[in-house]
Amino acid sequence: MKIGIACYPTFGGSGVVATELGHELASRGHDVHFISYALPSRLNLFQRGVSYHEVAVPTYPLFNYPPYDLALATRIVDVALHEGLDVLHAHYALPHAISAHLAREMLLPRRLAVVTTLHGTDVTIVGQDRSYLPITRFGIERSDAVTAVSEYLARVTREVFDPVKEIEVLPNFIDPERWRPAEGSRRRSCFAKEGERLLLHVSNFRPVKRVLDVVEVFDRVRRELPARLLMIGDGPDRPAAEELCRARGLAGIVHFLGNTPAVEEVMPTADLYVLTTDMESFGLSALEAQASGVPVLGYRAGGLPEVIESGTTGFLRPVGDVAGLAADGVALLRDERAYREASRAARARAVGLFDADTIVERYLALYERVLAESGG
Ligand code: GMT
Repeated sequence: MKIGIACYPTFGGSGVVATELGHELASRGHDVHFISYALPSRLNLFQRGVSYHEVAVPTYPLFNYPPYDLALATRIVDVALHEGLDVLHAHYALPHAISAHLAREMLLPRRLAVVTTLHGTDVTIVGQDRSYLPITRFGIERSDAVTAVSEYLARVTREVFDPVKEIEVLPNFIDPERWRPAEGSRRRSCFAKEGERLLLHVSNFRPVKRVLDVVEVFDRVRRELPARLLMIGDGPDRPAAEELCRARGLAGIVHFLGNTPAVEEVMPTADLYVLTTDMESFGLSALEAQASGVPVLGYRAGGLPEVIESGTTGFLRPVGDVAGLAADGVALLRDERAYREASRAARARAVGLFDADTIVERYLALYERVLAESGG
């Protein structure tokens, strides 16, 4: 198949999932064409079957707001015609599903199937804003198929948009070879001294991530055990998190690494992963942690309970319960046997339920179905 993927190129989860899916599809012999305004952060252009088509957005004095959606639609048409796309997979509803629909109309009578994957705030925040709700609903209804990354997100989508279109759940996935427990602690010594526990958080530091809660959890843990915290990523709440660390005297044991590439090399060096988002549709990084054998501390919110089995692969607490999460973490770190079992269970759950092979086959079956339905 020839598959176009329209996505955000940034470090966020929707772009990461789109990129990983593209790589998996290409490795199965499909031609995959990424369409975005910049090179997706995890995209490997050296893989056979993967190409990238940049969307340029020319400005004009009248354009106070350069129309990216229109430039994207035009680029999708161009790629569809010249590369012979069968399917366009839009990741994150706005503007990708709308631009895809527009492109499909422009291409008629040539057929282009459109699949949209909803990732999270495209439904829970952006999509619910009155300014965007009708157009998000339109994008959903006009797609040939719509998927959501968790049962939770599918349920919210049905509640908010009451769509006629069926919302299918295709969860996020991991490559168990890439995300795996570390053998030996060679890299770990770069981040923590002998005898210190290592906690890790990765995100785009948006308010929804509640990164100050990560620091609060860590602050309580380190009062009980020697520990360090790695904070990977960047975003609006990073300065506040750094300031809190300085105010608490944690600056020497909390390390902000910024947008570090190859997170899969850092992840397995951690003892615990902390994700205190108050609404996470799925929590891809929590899945990556579990696949790396790292138990997760998080809030019982959104789709996280579908990813983490509280008491087995980590611990979930009500939003804001930093003391509870810290207590769970300390208890686990103090009990070597329980820790080993949680680490093993985390890996087993990630590989058993979210293995790339299974989920990518389901995406392929979906593409084939929409193509068959549309006579393609
Ligand atoms: O929806 C967002 O906030 C953006 C999106 C992204 O691009 O970072 O994140 C969402 O998609 C990820 C991949 O499917 C999920 O793992 C994240 O849970 C989800 N983020 C939220 O729901 C806050």
